[in-house]
Amino acid sequence: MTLLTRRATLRLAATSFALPLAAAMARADGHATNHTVVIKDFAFTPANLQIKAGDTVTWVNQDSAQHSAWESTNNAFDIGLLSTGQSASLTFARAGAFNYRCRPHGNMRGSITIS
Ligand SMILES: [Cu+2]
Repeated sequence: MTLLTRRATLRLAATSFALPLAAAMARADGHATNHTVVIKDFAFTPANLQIKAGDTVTWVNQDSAQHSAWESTNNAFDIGLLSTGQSASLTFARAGAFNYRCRPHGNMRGSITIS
């Protein structure tokens, strides 16, 4: 399972949290959905996303500034800084809920709820 598609270094950085999630990988039915969160004007859209276990979320930075998506409470994920036009993807294997923020811009916030 590829958790991150942005670049190899990011994929390695994701391993520490990827393994427990992978153990609970729920949907082998091929119906996983890829959701897109657009980063623009210093905001995540949609800011609050509801997905199913096994779905993938791709953040796309359409802003002029660099942004990230970082689950800061437990450091569950951090996609790293995305420059203009860059994207990063994460697959969420099991139910849960995450609040995340942009690392350099703490007022940029979003959430992902996985059922
Ligand atoms: Cu930002």
